[in-house]
Amino acid sequence: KLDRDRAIELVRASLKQERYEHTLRVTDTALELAASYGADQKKTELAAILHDYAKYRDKDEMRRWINTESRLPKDLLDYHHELWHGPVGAVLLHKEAGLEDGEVASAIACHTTGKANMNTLEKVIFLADYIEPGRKFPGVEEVRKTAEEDLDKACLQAAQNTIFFLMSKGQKVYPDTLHNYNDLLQLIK
Ligand code: DGI
Ligand code: FE
Ligand code: FE
Ligand code: FE
Repeated sequence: KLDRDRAIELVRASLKQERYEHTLRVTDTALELAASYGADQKKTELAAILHDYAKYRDKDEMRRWINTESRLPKDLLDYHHELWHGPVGAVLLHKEAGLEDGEVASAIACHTTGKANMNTLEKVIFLADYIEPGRKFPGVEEVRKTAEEDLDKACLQAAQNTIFFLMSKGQKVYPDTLHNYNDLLQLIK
């Protein structure tokens, strides 16, 4: 059974030390956000521990999964491979580790980009990954402050910062990243 302890074992075995430590900080941050904004503690804990499960999978292996697994959006292949570990991780956790909780799987799948109409669990994981205390993105301190008051506004700031960052590097922006931004903007106004 895939419980907290089993999840910890899985990521200890599949992640490098620094990524494992990031995972523990994301988990603490996510549990705080879940308590403030009313997400399920058990689901939050599991999603946070497992969110980067596929981070170090071989690029060609991930490409194969995207090509052959019907649940995975094919358009991922047109975008940076950094975007693949969330959606692929959610599928692999089902196949390799018996993850049966669709809400946990969904929060893992969209943790890098976000998407339109995120539920509270998805927002909590998306935001915790962005603001965990080891992160040093420009503007992250402001997002941390906002996160104490308004989950949607904090997610919007994180999405906006990411889009600014990608544009400044001349990188493509995945549609779900934009859908996340547009949706949160509408929600707040
Ligand atoms: O896996 P982590 O490092 O903990 O964090 P993550 O899964 O949020 O990945 C962060 C990276 O993903 C960061 O370098 C920005 C990038 N990213 C987020 N949205 C997009 C994106 N990269 C591209 N090319 N396009 C996006 O829409
Ligand atoms: Fe990630
Ligand atoms: Fe199943
Ligand atoms: Fe992460």
